[in-house]
Order: sequence, then C-alpha cells, then structure tokens
Amino acid sequence: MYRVDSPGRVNLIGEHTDYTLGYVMPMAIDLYTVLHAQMDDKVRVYSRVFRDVREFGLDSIERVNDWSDYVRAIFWVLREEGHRIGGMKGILGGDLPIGSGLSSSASLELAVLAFLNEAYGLKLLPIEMALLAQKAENEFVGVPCGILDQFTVVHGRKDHVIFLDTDTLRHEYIEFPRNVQVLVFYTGVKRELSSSAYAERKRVAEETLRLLGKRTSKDADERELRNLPSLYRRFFGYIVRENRRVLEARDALKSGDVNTLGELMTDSHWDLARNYDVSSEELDFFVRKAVEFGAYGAKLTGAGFGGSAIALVDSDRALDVAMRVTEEYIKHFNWEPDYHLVSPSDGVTVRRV
Ligand code: GAF
Repeated sequence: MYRVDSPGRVNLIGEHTDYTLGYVMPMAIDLYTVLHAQMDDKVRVYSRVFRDVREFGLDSIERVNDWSDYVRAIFWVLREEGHRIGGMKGILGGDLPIGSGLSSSASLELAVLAFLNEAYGLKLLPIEMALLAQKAENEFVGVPCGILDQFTVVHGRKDHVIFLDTDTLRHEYIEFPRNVQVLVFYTGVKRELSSSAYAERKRVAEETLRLLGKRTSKDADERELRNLPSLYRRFFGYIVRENRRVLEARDALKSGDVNTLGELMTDSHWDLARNYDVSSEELDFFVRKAVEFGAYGAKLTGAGFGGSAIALVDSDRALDVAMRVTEEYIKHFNWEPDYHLVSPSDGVTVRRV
C-alpha cells in the first residue's frame, strides 16, 4: 500500500497573472490531502470528508458533478494521453480544508496522480504531473485555471517560497524568513472558481494581449494600455503592476526585507480589490485588521471572490494577531472564521507503508 501526502498552497504574491504567463510567488503549505491507496481493477475511493464511497470503471469516464470528479479527471487525462494504467482503491483524508481557496482540488488531483505514477511506474517528471493535472482541471473539470496551483503542489519545498515564471516555467527557490509565519484566514464564503467571474477575467486578459499584439503580460507596459477600452485598461493595468510587484517581492525576500515584502502584498490586495474586482467585504476586513494589528502585510490568496486571505506575521505576534482579528471578525460578521498558521512545505510525496 502507498501513502501520499499532497499539500495545499498559498500564493504570497502574483495573483491572476498566470493565465497571461506572468510571474507568481507561491509556497506549498503544511496542510495536506492524505491518500492511502493500492492498485485494483476498477476505481473505488472513500472520502473521509464527504463520508462517501464512489466507484467507477475505466471504460468511459464522465463527470458526475461531485468531489469524485477530481479523481475521475486524473484517470481521464492519463488515458487521454495514452498511459496504460489500471484502477485503484483508496481512502482520502487529511487536514487541508476543502473549498477554502487553498487549492484543495489541485492537491487531491495530484495525490491521485502521484500514486498512479508510482504504482504503475509511469515515470512522469514533476513538471509533467503538474501539466497533466492542469489539463485535467481545464478539460475535464471545466475550470480554465493557469498553472499556479498544480505547479506549487508538485514543486513545493520545505522552508522555501517558489518564484515562478509561468511562461518559461523556470523557477527559483528562495528561503522563507525564519521567524515569520503565514496566517491563513478562511472567510467562510465559498468560492466557485469555475464561476463566470474567473473565466471572464481570463477572457478579458487574453483579448487584451491580442489587442496589444503581445504573447505574455511580462512584455507589456502600462503606457501601452492608454488606447484600450477602460475596463480592459483597468484590469490589465493591475496585471502589469502585479508582475512588477512579484519581481520586487522576490528581491525583497532574497535580501531578507520582510517589511517591503509585506507592503507589496498589501498593495497587491488593494489593487486586486479596486482594479481587478475580485475581493469581498470579508477579505478586505481581514486585510485591514491584520495590518492594523501588526502583520507585515496581508492579501487575499488565490482567485478571490471569497475564499481565504493570508497575512505575513512575526512568529511571536502570530497568535495575538490571529486572536484579535478573529474577535473583530466575529463582532462584525457574526461568524467565526477558520484560521491556520502555516509554513512552507515540500511538494507531493509518495511512500510505501
Ligand atoms: C486560482 C487558479 F487556479 C490559478 O491558476 C490562479 O489563476 C489563481 O486563481 C489566481 O492567482 O487559484
């Protein structure tokens, strides 16, 4: 039998840049999807979260619109790409919250893929696994996401942040400062990534690239946006500035300048909120309060539209910030938000047990 530990992720900065092949700076986090599995003829999986067993054969794999679609997606993509695999039986559990904007879907997909890669000796490279999982998400699940989540779940490294150019896929590991932690706050607002809002942002961004005659957002300059329709100018202006902030954040992190990194994260949040229209009252509240109570910086993480926010905090102050923000959040929204203190983790691992 095998055990797979597949992490979630947070993105420190570089939001909504990956689908224009820009820069991102994420880290895998120490909250995991855990899969225990072995080979079988068909597929039979139990989810401890949903308390539910799902079973299917490999002949024709179709969507059924529940959690098992992420498992089906991986079998579908492997067969689509001509890999010879059998089935599996497995139990899914772990402590990564589902549907909170921490990449639980990529984490689940890559748990299944990493198991199949090992058990059936597919010899897929990490980058091939990330690209296959992205294809599964795009074409089977129907979410038009970029490579951010899948890349991070596979390539995470303990104590390090990843700087990634999503165009060339060249990446660099930067050590995460020792006495700093990431506080993750789930707002309690479910986020539908496949909802039209994400797809609409992507459509506008691609259309803008076409109008500008550019291949990636890295090649664009804010001055060139002047003649675009105003919504296109506003949305793409955000993306161009965000790419620049990621480069500055990388330099700040390399020189151990946590203050600047924090400021860039907070700038990113307000730019996302004001010019990319993907924040919410709850996310804004969290960011404002976290900074007020002493975080270096804070922002929404992932697609936004609800989901989770992160704050960069001194380890010594982390509990204070978490407590005070929670207290204020409950007072204001009459809802107890979920929080986690996380650190950078390794990417997906598989071992025999
Ligand atoms: C989601 C998507 F899946 C990523 O590809 C990325 O676009 C992110 O939203 C926004 O930065 O997590």
